[in-house]
Amino acid sequence: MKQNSIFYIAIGVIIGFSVAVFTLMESPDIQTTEASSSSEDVYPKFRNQDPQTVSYTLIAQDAEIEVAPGVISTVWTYNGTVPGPTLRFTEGDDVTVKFVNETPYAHTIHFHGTHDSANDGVFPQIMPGEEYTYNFVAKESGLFMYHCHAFPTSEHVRMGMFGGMIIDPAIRPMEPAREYFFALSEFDPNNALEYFTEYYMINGYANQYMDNPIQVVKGELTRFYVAGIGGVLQSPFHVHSTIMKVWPSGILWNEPYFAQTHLIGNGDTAIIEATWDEPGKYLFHVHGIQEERGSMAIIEVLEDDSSLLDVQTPSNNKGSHSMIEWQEDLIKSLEQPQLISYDNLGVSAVIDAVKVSTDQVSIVKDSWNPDIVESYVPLAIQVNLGTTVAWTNDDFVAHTVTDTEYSFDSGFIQAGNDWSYTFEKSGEWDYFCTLHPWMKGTVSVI
Ligand SMILES: [Cu+2]
Repeated sequence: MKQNSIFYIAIGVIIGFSVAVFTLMESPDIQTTEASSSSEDVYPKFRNQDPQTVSYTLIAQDAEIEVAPGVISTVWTYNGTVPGPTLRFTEGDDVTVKFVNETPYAHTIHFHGTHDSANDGVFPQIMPGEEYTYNFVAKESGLFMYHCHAFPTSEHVRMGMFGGMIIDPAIRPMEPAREYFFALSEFDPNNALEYFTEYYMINGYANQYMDNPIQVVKGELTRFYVAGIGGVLQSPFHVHSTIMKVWPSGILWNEPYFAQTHLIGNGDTAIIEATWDEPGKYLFHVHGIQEERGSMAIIEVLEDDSSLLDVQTPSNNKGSHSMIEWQEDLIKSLEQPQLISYDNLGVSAVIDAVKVSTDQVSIVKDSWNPDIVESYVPLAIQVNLGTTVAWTNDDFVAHTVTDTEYSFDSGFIQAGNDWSYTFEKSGEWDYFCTLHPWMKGTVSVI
């Protein structure tokens, strides 16, 4: 109880401080100062004269894919591949993403960049069989990532639920270039939460550009959109035989700088430009142990673009050529996804367990793991009317105790904490964890 009070006081202080800061930020004086800054060096914010309405559908689907030659793994995907589709629109566009969860676990889409809570992809968690529509106006131009933010988030990201979002500038377009997208991720076929993983891939399939080099043209500007999905290791991104111009954090308001290797943190991105003057084969890779575990790649510099005309597509950046469709086709042809479908998603399993007379329930260690059948122990209890039942979280991640009809909801019970509820009505109360909806329990009140 005392811990709770301190917690609420701390939250109160934080909210108070946030409101104060927010009020300051909203101050018209400060806004005027920002808006009147006419320096040519300030990247123009949000002045799309012709905003478009853009819609996507992303479906959470489990799939068996090939992740390296001969290695088949079960992964969690958006639309069947790892990474998910690259979304692309322009600063100021009104973007709608319909999300459908066709898997047995809760998932979400968390977008990096600016938006409100309902579109942040944390609250609510999207349950098996459910749909949710995200909507936001693209506020910043650059490269942002999206990924699942169900819990434990590292597991959902490691399992394959991530992708890139290119937001092109409304004015001041980028120089014409040939464009590629790379997601740098970690994967272990045996344990999604392994600290050091067996593979460190570029775009979901180990070493895919060794046999299928990316192709650029000598003297022509090349642009890489690079997302550091990561997990444990950071991604020092390195190209051979030239230096790179880098927009740090993939945000086009930043000043670019020049680099031989650019460190991309987990959850961060970079936009990188480079040119090769001499035809030939060159390497690019994550600099470190990752290069021996799936992230080595070849750039083939061609004399001219004649062999690329069939595979390049027009880019949103005027005069640029996008190779991203070619990349997505390559990913599909290598991964060969076999989608896994499930019956009766979201239908509660009938709990057929012996009822135990107790007012204490443990949320057991590792109960976040869907393979644990009994997450709430005992999973069926019987109490008399008016009894206060206490749930203790003995796991190491947060859980909830939520009535399937929402008459009670614990909110997040952090690891080691407990929560109690007094039953004032008789009946059968089925409950579950909103973060891990496969966790189910029941209380019979007599
Ligand atoms: Cu997920």
